[in-house]
Amino acid sequence: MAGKPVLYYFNGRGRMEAIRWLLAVAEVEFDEVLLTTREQYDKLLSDGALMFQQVPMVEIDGMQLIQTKAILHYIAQKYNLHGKDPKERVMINMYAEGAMDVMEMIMVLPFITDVKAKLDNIQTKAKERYLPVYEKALSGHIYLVGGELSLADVQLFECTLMLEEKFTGILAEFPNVKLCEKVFPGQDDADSRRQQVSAARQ
Ligand SMILES: N[C@@H](CCC(=O)N[C@@H](CS)C(=O)NCC(=O)O)C(=O)O
Repeated sequence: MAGKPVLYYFNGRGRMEAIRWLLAVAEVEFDEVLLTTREQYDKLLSDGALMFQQVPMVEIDGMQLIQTKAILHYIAQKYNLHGKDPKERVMINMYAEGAMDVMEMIMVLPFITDVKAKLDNIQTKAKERYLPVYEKALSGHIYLVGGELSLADVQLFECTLMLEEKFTGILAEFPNVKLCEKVFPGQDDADSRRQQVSAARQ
């Protein structure tokens, strides 16, 4: 039997967090190598493990996978979280990408100067552009696509956690989206994770 996947990333949520969540939802145990020194990173580079000299990198099934979305799609497909056919898959990817767009806006906050203006912009876009889409899609449904849990739900869930950290109560106007948090597996874990969040872990 293949060993556990090994996740290589910095000591932060960043681009790896969606992968961690997806594996957790798929009930796949994994190990992590948190890169804290330049030497660790250089070693991966000299070993040829990082195709584009970037992380996240995930060792799984005898491969060294890079590029967040490629990794997410591989895991989603492998664990039946990527729809039953191409039409479901493309819808899953569309919803997942929308959530990723919001998360990427939040992820870059530590690297910009006018944080207040950007936060206002993110909040407006979340409330007017993104959350209404998910609210409508989840009207009368527990899951976004095909009546089954998928990558789209996992990424929306992570996105709601990130939004609530920045904008307390933002989901009040979006009860269906809020409900998706409740039905999500591992909610206890989510609560404890939420409490652990610090500004250093963007
Ligand atoms: N498109 C890539 C982007 C990866 C990326 O930008 N990784 C950053 C860390 S979050 C990195 O390794 N930066 C180092 C570099 O580019 O030299 C993905 O989604 O995996």
